[in-house]
Amino acid sequence: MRIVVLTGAGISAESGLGTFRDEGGLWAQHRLEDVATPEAFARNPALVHQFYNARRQQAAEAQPNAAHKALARLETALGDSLLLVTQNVDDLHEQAGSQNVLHMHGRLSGALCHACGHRWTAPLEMRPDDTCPSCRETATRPDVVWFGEYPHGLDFIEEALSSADLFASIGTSGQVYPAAGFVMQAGRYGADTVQLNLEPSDTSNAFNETRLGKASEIVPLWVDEILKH
Ligand code: BV8
Repeated sequence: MRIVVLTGAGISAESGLGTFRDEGGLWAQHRLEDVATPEAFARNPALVHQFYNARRQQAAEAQPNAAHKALARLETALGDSLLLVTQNVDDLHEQAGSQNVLHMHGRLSGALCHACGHRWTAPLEMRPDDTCPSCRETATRPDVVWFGEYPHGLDFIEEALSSADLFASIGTSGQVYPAAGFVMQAGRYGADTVQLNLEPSDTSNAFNETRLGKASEIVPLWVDEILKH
């Protein structure tokens, strides 16, 4: 059984990390145009670093929940028949034991030099006048994918979707592309598709099945069912 799982901010909600679009979510406190685009960073790097420093601090204090742990169990059982793709930039999947996680929107723990392309582990606090450890330019940024930037691993994900028996989407509102389009691709390739979310998403009608509830409750039950096959 080949499975592709896509996770979004909803899987980390019960670990205390803000989602984007729930009331009080991250975007409610900031307009995404002001903190999650290359233009925003060029305009006000201090504000953008502040936004990511706060999230890096929050993520450092968060613990994985039963949903993250269930997906780690699924990886132990399925090995490379499972591809876990996350839109999340936190490392809760890794902390729960998942070893092969594709962060299509990058990672809070990563820093990138936009002058020379060097990547290194981000300090907890990043500032506009930090210099790149490799080329010494003051050109450091969070290694995350902003709006208008190309997500990572799209060819690899498409390849996995084309040979998947099952596509499962967990904790995402289905509003951000190309991630939100994976369910349509999977369906076209003949995979079964299931959505596990707190509430219906923008792409609910594209799924064969939707299970509503909290990830920490419905994801372990779903994994147990899969492992019984
Ligand atoms: C791209 C990383 C070119 C940084 C993020 C017009 C103009 C320009 C672009 C576009 C356009 N129209 C569409 C686009 C593309 C654009 C886009 O989709 N915009 C949207 C707003 C319309 N996308 C892009 O720009 C992407 N790049 O297109 O490049 C290209 C062209 C062709 C082919 C390929 C590429 C880049 C998008 C990546 C942006 N970076 N984040 C950071 O984290 O700060 S996006 C950000 O939102 C997150 O990464 C996350 O992935 C994403 C989606 O959020 P969700 O994870 O879904 O979270 P959300 O809060 O929305 O939903 C949470 C869900 O969980 C809810 O449904 C809730 O009910 C549920 N939930 C809550 N609690 C629980 C729960 N479920 C279970 N249990 C619970 N306890």
